[in-house]
Amino acid sequence: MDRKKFLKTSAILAGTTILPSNSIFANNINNNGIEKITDDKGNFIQQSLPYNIDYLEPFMDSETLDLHHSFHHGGAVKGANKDIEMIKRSIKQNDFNMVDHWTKKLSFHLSSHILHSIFWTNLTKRSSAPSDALLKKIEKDFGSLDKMQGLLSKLSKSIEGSGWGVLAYQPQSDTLVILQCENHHKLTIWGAVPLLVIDVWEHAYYLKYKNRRGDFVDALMNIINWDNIAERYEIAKKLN
Ligand code: MN3
Repeated sequence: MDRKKFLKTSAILAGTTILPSNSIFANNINNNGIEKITDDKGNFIQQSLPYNIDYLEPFMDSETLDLHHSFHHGGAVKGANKDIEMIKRSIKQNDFNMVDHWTKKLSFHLSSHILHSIFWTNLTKRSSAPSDALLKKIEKDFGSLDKMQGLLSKLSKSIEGSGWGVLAYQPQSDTLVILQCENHHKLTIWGAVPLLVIDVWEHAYYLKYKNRRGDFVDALMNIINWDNIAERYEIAKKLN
């Protein structure tokens, strides 16, 4: 398998989803309908935000959003590119301790890149609601939309240290699951495709919300882009 294909396959397995061509995010997908996180050479690239920097005010302040996107997400993209280069170099040098080291780094950085890429598209100030198909699935697996959102909020707020609350579709079991991901890459279920991700790293909220992670999570619940989540669900369902 060539590198580009390997990266593409890895990205799919790690949870990058395909958006339909009529999506408002269509300019961020490639010919195969896969969210663009690499350029044509297979180097990781970061897309611009799908809205202006002040668009999510007052729920998410401009300064935080700017730093979060450019410095934290951007840093993960740079890190992932470096990790890939170092893995290749270490393989050439038969230095398997360093392959081990850089592979762990790649798991962290690439997972960060993927989750942040999803996160930006999960948010909007436009009002939206889950599609009928998604709502039906939520009701089947959680009882009601309110229950699911309450559970996602609660689990996101109580993540130990830095991490993400994740609503994902797990195709093998045909279920929606809520994950408490630690850092960017721990406590997942293989195959689970993230649909809605809640960044609860302190960098996501500390300038505005200080230590009140709970208030930040509650605020995010006002700006969820259900159209985007429904699109992601439609694509993920095809894996079942
Ligand atoms: Mn973050």
